[in-house]
Amino acid sequence: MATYAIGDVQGCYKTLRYLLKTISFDPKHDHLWLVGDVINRGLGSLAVLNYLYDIQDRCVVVLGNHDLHLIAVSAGVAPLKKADTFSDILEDDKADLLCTWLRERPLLHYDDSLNAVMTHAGLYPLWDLKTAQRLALEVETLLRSDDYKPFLSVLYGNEPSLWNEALTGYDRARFIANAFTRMRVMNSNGHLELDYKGPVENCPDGWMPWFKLPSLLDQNTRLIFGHWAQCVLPIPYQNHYQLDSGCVWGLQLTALRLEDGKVFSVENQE
Ligand SMILES: [Mn+2]
Repeated sequence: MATYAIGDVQGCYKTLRYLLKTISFDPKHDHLWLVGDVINRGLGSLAVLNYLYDIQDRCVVVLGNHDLHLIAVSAGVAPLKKADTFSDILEDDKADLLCTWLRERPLLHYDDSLNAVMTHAGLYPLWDLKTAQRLALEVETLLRSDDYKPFLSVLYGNEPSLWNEALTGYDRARFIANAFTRMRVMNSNGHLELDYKGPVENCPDGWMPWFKLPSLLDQNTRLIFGHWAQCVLPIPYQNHYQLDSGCVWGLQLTALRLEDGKVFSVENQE
């Protein structure tokens, strides 16, 4: 029995199945963790979501920004964008079932026995694990409630850019969702800059990758995330495991076996 954490799939179904074959993934005995952004940009979004739904007892998916966008579009509160490639999901008979299942996925997953925490974009440095778990649960509860549509309709936006425990309502929820799913660079005070998507080495003056700030996470706890294909880090980098290796951009899809830390990468097969 093994547990594999997999980077951003983004609708690359053929590559996902090729990676699973390469690692001899057995859904009867093994588990998968996915860092989110399982759909969009690639051409197999429906196939990926159907597959994960079918093996849901064996997989943990944390929500990424593309996953939240699909949920918002399917709920009718956000427009489909030109670059979106998940119309196959929206037009499928199982659209409601699949999007509801996705909406009920967590923002953060922590496994004590594997000593690992997984989110889509990383861990906001001013939050320790307990705080991050509490805040993730706030937004997960909102997404699973009957009021999820009003929240999704105000989800989009970059403000507030700085965490403050005194934040309330949708501003609070938007910051939490942004920190878990869109974070890349910030300043030394913890202000998020959500528009920069370039290479990690070209951060604008005054901004740095979030993981350069002192973290409140126990340095012995592994932090697994993706989201930033242009952030190429050794695996691991300290206790960080950045698993987005740019599959949807023609590069690789990566899996990390949590039990022994072995890394597997395959070339894009789309
Ligand atoms: Mn992302």
